[in-house]
Amino acid sequence: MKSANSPTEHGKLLQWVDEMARMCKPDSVYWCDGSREEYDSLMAGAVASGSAIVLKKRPNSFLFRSQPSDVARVEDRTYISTREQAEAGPTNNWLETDELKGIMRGLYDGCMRGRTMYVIPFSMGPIGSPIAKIGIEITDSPYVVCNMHIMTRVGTRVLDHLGTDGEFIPCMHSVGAPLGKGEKDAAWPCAPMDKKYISHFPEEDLIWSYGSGYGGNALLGKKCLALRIASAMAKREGWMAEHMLILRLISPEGRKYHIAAAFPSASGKTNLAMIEPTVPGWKAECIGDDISWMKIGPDGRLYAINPEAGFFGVAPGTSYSSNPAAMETIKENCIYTNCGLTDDGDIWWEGMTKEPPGHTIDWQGKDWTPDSPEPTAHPNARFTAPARQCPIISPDWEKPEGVPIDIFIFGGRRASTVPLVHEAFDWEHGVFMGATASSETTAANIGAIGNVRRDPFAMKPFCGYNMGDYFAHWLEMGKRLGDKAPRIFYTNWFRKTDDGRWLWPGFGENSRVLKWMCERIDGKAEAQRTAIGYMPATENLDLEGLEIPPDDMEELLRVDHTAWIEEVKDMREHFTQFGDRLPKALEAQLKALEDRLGT
Ligand code: O2Y
Ligand code: MN
Repeated sequence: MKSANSPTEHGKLLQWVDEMARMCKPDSVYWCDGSREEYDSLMAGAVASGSAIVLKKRPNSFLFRSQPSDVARVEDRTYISTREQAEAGPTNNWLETDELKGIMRGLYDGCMRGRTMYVIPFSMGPIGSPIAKIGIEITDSPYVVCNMHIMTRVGTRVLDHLGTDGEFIPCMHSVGAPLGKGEKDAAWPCAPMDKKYISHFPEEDLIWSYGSGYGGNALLGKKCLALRIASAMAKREGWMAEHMLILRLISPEGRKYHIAAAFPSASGKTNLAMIEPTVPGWKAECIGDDISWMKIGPDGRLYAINPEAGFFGVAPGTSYSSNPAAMETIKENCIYTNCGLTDDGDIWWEGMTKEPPGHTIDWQGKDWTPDSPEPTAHPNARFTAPARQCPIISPDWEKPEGVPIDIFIFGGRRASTVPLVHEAFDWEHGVFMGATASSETTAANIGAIGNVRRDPFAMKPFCGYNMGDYFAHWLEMGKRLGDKAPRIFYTNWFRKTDDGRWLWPGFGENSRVLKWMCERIDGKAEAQRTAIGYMPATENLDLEGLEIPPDDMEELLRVDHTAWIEEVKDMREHFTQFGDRLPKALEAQLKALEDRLGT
């Protein structure tokens, strides 16, 4: 086997790469340097082989189409593997470590025949930040290498920082499609569904992924490292790895507020992260759209970094009216996956413009017109875009020490029951809100769309250990933060009337609710104490210039006791699964809520 370059003297790293190469048997090994030339040459190869299409309308941008069986994260094939099942807990798929490694070694054996094995050194977070971590991804997918170039900081400067004995998280990936001699490659190589394994070994900070080339299954820095493995490390090391966007809001007086918000997948996180406030004089800056790593700083406050360097955003629905900043971000230097292709060499997806193009080639490579029964873009089609291109990216988005968080928001998509906003009475109550958060499912996870599921802290698919212990970690962090802890709120932008009309306009108008939160933490805004938390009355929100019928506002800010009594029954059921790992404080919170509702 040929090794083109080996630019490190890190013994443990060289040994691991050698071991993986012997198992996977690639034709060659290539160490990524993170350079523009490297990116260009891999993209040129992808175009030549037919797996990428050059987009004439967007400089340096490319379209990829995946296999229909490989279009999203696969939660059924995602494992948290520990020695004891109790350590993975009831919300994770579990296989015993030796058993899973045995299965996967069998699959990895010879899986890179006919391919190049790429070694990608990457940093999650600004290189050298006290909150950042280094990972090394091995992959046989040039698509993954190019996406990692955008989503993380890649290359030689990471190896330089690692030195000869620095710590790294090994992330092993293969598309699981070895090539025979002379065999033509597929445009999107991957393995059948029952051979896909997205495996995490949190007891040894190790990731093994096999069979999928898509998104969170393959770009291992994102969900696998920055959430599943990092959440387990954070618990051990006393910090937090959360599924949260990070946003800076600036008042007309110039006061800066930092908000970290957790919403389930595909619930408009990227839109909120890039909000253009409609409240006069208020401005927003984006720091991150998906993941937040937070540590207690020297002043006792909680500091957050965005560990990523790009956005892997849901394309359908993104438009100049829903998210103008995202539209500006994705003008060039982007990778598009599973979008429609217009006749003039641009991409298009449902909701991008009011008028659809007359003809496109759809995400499966077939002719499409507005009369076609299926959408041209897959509902989970994505753009991969450099964060630095966002017109409202914060000048402090790469600050190594992070930004101090003032406000946490939890939320989800609920057509009924959950009001527009409520505030926790205190930290423990806020943790209870996070632990019982719920949402209706969307296309980002394979499965039925539209079911309500409890998604605690929006971390159900991403918590790398027993979620009962994760709740306990949140309670513990609150004790350590004391009166410097962020205040906790819960929002639901997605209320509908019985006949399906949206009650709240959402998007930039959400700034009205954010403004109320900022005023609450400054002791300037009124709130009413209700059974479920503190809530604004209509007159406590700045609704100037917004035409919402008073009845709609009343409905948005109403606590429907009958519906909440049903809600708490479901919360109790949800808590049962954690058995004796459920912290007593959360059991007490549930009882207190039942008492307040008079059940
Ligand atoms: O479908 C995928 O593989 C991507 S899922 C994803 C991507 C970006 C941000 N968040 C998510 C998510 O599922 O939460
Ligand atoms: Mn996400």
